[in-house]
Amino acid sequence: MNDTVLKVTGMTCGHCVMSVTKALQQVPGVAKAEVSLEKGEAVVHGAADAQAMLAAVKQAGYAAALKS
Ligand SMILES: [Cu+2]
Repeated sequence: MNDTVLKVTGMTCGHCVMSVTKALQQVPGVAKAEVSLEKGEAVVHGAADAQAMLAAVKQAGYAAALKS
């Protein structure tokens, strides 16, 4: 079980945070996603495929990149 930090751009409000959170939590292997609007980051707990997480965020309408 490890954490993955994603840089998410394009979020402007709490609704965006919810959309990104839901999108990430639907990815197989994701146990929990914590999305921060101020930081523009998503911390994902679990053992999901990084590319699948990025694709899910993009599909929700936001830009995502792996951090670090
Ligand atoms: Cu929004």
